[in-house]
Amino acid sequence: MEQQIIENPLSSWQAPAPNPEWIAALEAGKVLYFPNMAFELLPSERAFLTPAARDPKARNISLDAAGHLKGAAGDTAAQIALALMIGRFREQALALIDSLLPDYKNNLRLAPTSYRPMQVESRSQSWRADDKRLHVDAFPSRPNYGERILRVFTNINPDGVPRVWRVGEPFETVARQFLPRAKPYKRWQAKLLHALKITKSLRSEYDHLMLQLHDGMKSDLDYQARAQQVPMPFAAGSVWVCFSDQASHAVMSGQYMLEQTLHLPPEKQYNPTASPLAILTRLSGHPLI
Ligand SMILES: O=C(O)CCC(=O)C(=O)O
Ligand SMILES: [Fe+2]
Repeated sequence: MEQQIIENPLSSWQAPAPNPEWIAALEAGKVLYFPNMAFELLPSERAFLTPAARDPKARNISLDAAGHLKGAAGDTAAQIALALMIGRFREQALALIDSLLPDYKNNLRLAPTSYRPMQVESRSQSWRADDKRLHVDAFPSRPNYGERILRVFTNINPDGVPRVWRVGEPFETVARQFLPRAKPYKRWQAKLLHALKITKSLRSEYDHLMLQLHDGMKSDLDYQARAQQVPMPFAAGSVWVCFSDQASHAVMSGQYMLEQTLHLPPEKQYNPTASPLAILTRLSGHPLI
């Protein structure tokens, strides 16, 4: 199988110049891996390297685009310090993306930045929520009409524990297997979901198909086992970047990660024909949004 992970020696969060090969690889759904790029914690921030940093009632710790911290435990001073740490990662992730992909500038929409202090292996979830199964990201309640999901991850584990992913086959290979099995899109169902406020806007056929791929992959244990895939340990003190709506991925183990999500209209890509929207439209033979 063609290499799905592209290693990159860059250590600075500011790439010296954009590289057309890296850009094409990313837009082809590959994972860019920077083993020498680390997010440095201040000594005082090491106190946040505990699952207790999270409010037990919350699913995740996140800093929203407006700068509000959600899901954190601790007093006001601790929460301010944690927001500063997550905010610093956000700045570095944005600088990295701006330097790697300068044409995206002014077209990116900032989503929340998350801090995930929980151990992956000890979480048990329903199959649909279980990110230990190979999947492409798709959001059930927030239709995105083809908007891209670009993510920057860093493993900040203090004990050298890698974050181990499985990276699966190219998007078109996935789509060719699961599109024939996808339930057909029904506009009345999309309208009902919206009327019931299950979705925040009308679910498009694109969004329906992406969820069908996501669910089709995760629910098929045989696929999980036999799909072409590589185990990928992302080292402590490393960074990786991918379009998670395109790169098939699963997280198997690890603890302490920061993640930044950015959204991009697919027509603003260097190569819009590489987007999941373009690929699914081509394979289904009619407009999907
Ligand atoms: O926790 C991780 O390493 C990745 C989980 C995942 O599938 C995602 O964030 O899309
Ligand atoms: Fe995911």
